[in-house]
Amino acid sequence: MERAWWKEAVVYQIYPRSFNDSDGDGVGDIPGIIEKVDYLDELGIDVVWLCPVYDSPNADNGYDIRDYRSIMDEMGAMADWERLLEALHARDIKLVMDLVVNHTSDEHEWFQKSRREEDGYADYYHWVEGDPDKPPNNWESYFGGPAWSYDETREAWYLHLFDEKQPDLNWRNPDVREAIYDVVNWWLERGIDGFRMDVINLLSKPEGYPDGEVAGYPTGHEHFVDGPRIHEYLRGLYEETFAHYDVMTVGEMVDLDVETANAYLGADGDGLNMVFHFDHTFIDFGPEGRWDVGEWSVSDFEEIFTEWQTGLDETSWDGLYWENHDQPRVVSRFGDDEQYRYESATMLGTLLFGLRGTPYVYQGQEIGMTNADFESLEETRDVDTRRPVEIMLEEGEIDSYEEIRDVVNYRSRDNARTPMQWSGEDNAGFTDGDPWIKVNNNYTEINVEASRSADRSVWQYYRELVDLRHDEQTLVYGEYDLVETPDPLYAFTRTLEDDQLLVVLNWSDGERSPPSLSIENPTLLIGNYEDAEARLDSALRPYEARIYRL
Ligand code: TEU
Repeated sequence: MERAWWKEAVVYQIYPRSFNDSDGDGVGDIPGIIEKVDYLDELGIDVVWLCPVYDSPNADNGYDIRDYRSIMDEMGAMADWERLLEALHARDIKLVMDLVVNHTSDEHEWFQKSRREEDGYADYYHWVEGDPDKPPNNWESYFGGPAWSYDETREAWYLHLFDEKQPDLNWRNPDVREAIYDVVNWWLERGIDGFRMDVINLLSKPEGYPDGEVAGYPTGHEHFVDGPRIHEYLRGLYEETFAHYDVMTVGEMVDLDVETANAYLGADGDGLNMVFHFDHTFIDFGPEGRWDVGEWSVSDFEEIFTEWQTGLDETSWDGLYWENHDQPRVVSRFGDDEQYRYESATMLGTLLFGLRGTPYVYQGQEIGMTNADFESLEETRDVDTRRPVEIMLEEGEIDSYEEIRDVVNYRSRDNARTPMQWSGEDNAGFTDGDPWIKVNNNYTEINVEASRSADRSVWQYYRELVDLRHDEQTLVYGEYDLVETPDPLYAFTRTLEDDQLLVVLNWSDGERSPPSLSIENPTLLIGNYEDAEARLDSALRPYEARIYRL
């Protein structure tokens, strides 16, 4: 196993819109992040992944880019971004930017030229001529509805796997590929430390746009997920850009399985450093899919994590996450956000940091922020909540928002996007103005100030986890082996040469007998109930988590 700085790093993800507002317009901004750089330093993280801050009309909060080379007005100016990079680097924190190149905004100059068929731009996107009442095929958008919209200017259909304001770039066109290499190199030249690559396994679409035949989410996925020329495109991108810099890349890949991940990763693959896969985020989908909540068990997680931990090959590496700006809050989802909020948030943190791969902590996760309550559809902001709910209303699947409210509160991406709770002051200390999205009502109780001043808090525990990860190479590089235990216990070892660690979790709100292991008095490295009872042979209390050195 080759060593690398990005394997040893702990990454912290910032969703800038909701992190910290410095100028009172209700939207987080780059100067606001600069104010919190010391906070990040104290948490001890090594890398910041910054979600899009590029110029954008914000149909999808920056994932619809109008200009790759400038900063969104609401978030500041390029000079602010430069100060941010400097401030992070001065504290030895690296900066990873978001690369969104499956699509642009329809307001991007390229699309404007393409819809007018200007010289050299006609084939920048996926255009199909035909009957304005009949889309070219049955492909669906990830946000619901057809993946095609008719453009009156060009009198043709264009493809958008996300919102209609996010037309997909045509990677079959070599000019598009060159233009993207230029964008990537432009940012690498400015001294950034890598990219998180948005839906990067969707780049390749087959010629002729065949209808989707396999049921699934969304229709057509078998044609555009891991499409026919995807490896050629990613390999080309790598060779023209990343290969020349000491940077990290993490590919967000939808519907990814382990074998396919191996083909993308490492120098023998397409040169990507690690992936985000989604398997563990589907565990609680109901029979109706995403807008339905299903049953899950600890062994479902064991199975998925074990498959990934043991199935990735020597040159592959995993990106570990519970939360991001698209996922609800993990303590509400897989823990207990009331009585055992501290215990379950820290148990889930122990698991995240106990696995092999690079852990990603999403803003607010380190203080155990919870899901919110969106009392009406008007209180939600996310296109990927509003649109699916509007479709359900239009199609008569539901009669009112109230019928789906609990599922929205459970699943919506907006749960992750409520403002960062800094203090018990107005608007959780996020803004002096009106926040662009509601602040979670529980901010007076759950906030950074409270979590940092308490002796026992989610923040203090994450702080320790970060240290542990830095101190224990076995946690980074050690091999993973599942230890058979009955549900709801989950245990595994990590082994590096002659060093061995044991991670034991009780994923439930009841007390459980310890696993029966014939191991003598191991040393406790970390535990979320710090007392003399945390012996290997003593019962595990609700959501108790421990890591031992054997
Ligand atoms: O997400 C891709 C993606 O798979 C999600 O849109 C997913 O379908 C949805 O969250 C339901 O789980 C990336 C970005 O992370 C997301 O914020 C963007 O909206 C999307 O791509 C389009 O750029």
